[in-house]
Amino acid sequence: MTEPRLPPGQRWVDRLIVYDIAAVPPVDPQGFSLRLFGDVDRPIDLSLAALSRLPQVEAACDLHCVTHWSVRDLHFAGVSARTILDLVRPTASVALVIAHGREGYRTNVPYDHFAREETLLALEMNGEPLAAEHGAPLRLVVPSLYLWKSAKYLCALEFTGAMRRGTWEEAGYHDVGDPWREERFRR
Ligand SMILES: Nc1nc2c(c(=O)[nH]1)N[C@H]1C(S)=C(S)[C@@H](COP(=O)(O)O)O[C@H]1N2
Ligand SMILES: [Mo]
Repeated sequence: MTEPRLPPGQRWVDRLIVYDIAAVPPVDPQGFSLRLFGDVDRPIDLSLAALSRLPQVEAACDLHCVTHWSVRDLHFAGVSARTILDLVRPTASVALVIAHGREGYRTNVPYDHFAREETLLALEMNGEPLAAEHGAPLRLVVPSLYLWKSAKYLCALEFTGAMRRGTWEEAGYHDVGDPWREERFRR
């Protein structure tokens, strides 16, 4: 038997539906920097130029929103999360990565999901630079978790051993958020 492609309780839609907690923040490519900080050996700030000098990867994935829609075969290009881990070297105590969006959005990503091969810091979607409303210039893409974990307008990744919650987790959404286990809300 082949593995099902659609997680339980989901239906396919044709394209990503834009969801934002606040207005789409303005993009300033010159002023942009990604702050990598917290429990790491080598904290660093990366400009867009520095990010594009890192090895670039391309990957296709399906993404699943907790509000029951899923999109197939999205293509992303950017920097692998593993490249970021090699750069900053998290300490052994790190259990979570807090992704910060420029407009104040936050989400907690369990380290074992962040470190998966398919997790990307995406600069492009479907062959084009990320559109403003999809997170330009940089978004996190964590295909193994519900889409609220894929922070748009990414401006910082914070590595921590402490339990921390983000915007939706504070409101009762799951701390892991695995769509195959239907981890939508905390019990
Ligand atoms: N910075 C930021 N990232 C975010 C959000 C947000 O409000 N702000 N919403 C999340 C949710 S709930 C979803 S479903 C997806 C939507 O991605 P899209 O707008 O590219 O379709 O972004 C996620 N990442
Ligand atoms: Mo969502």
